[in-house]
Amino acid sequence: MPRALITGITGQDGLYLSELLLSKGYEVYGLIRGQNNPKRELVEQTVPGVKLLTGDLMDFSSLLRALETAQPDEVYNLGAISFVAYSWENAHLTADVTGKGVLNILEAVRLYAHDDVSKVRFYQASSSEMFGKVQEVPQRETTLLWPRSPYGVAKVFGHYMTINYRESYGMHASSGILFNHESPRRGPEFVTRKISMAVARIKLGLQDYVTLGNLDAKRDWGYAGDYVEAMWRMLQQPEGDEYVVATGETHSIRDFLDRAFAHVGIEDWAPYVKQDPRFMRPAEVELLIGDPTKAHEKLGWERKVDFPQLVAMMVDNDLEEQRGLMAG
Ligand code: NAP
Ligand code: G4F
Repeated sequence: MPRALITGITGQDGLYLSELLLSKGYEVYGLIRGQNNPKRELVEQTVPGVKLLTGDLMDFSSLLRALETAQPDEVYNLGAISFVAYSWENAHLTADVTGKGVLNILEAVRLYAHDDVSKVRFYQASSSEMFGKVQEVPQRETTLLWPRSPYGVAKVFGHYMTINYRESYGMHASSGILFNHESPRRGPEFVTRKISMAVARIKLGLQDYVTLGNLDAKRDWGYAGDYVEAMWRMLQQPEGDEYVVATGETHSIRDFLDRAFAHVGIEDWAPYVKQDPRFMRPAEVELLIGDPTKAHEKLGWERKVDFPQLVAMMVDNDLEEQRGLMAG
């Protein structure tokens, strides 16, 4: 039975990846931080097969201990401070977790594996946010990185450190440059979930409007359930490598609003949307669109859920969730 250790187990991707690996017969260990993490119960209920180990990406010895207990064949490093807006206000913390945390886990894997680094395969959750002020359209594995946020800068550090461990120590280390991926499990701080929750609540008469920032930014949005499949495929390759995982389509926040409101029968959303500079960023990533050709050709990966299906899935989930709350 193959064994995997996942950091970021309480997050959106951690849950989908756990489900995927459990369905493939893996023994799955998840790293959970804090002495009383409020999301522990969610993980235990959603993926009861996962064995939880306490640790933190900033605590090197906790990572070594987790590796020694889990004895993993594959390590998926999904843990991060992942909210871009928060990263300006907490830049040092973001650098420590999202950046240096990658070095900590890579080094822990190297020490754990002793002289045989090939016994552990490593996945790093890199991000399209690294492209920032995009230097090429669409963005591919070779596009120059130009991050626009402390989060993006920290991810660039983790990305190159992953490549460096592969080149320096021969580690099977891969980096997935994933474009935005969403789902009903997306945190409510991210724009898609903020909108799907608001649309559901507006439809049910529980909220009057939603306040947003920049409506013109464009993102290449896919479904998280599809993207974790690409992570797993990367670690099944003979060598570690970098892969862009994206849909190859881009949509503005306005497009997302159009679809989400139309799904509940509201064609003109203007009366329900306000804008506030509070939600604008010091530096914006205006356009992201990925070229997933390499992932298609080398990994045989294809997305299954398209943009209209994704928006409908998220709004339907939030309608059901809000109705459940109303019913008590
Ligand atoms: P998420 O829902 O925000 O989850 C982040 C996870 O990181 C949570 O489990 C969180 O645990 C954990 N974490 C935070 N600080 C930590 C620390 N000090 N030590 C260990 N774990 C820590 O993120 P996601 O959407 O699942 O994304 C997974 C990864 O992919 C992240 O690295 C993200 O940056 C990256 N990524 C995401 C996207 C996307 O569109 N979703 C795109 C590209 C890359 P707590 O619950 O304890 O806070
Ligand atoms: O949903 P967002 O916060 O996601 P963002 O910044 O693209 O980051 C996500 O995707 C990255 C991959 O490219 C990941 F690496 C990262 O971890 C995270 O998962 O914002 C998307 C866009 C931005 O342009 C933002 O300015 O939506 C715009 N936006 C407009 N109003 C808003 C809002 N974003 C948020 N969160 N809240 C708003 O009210």
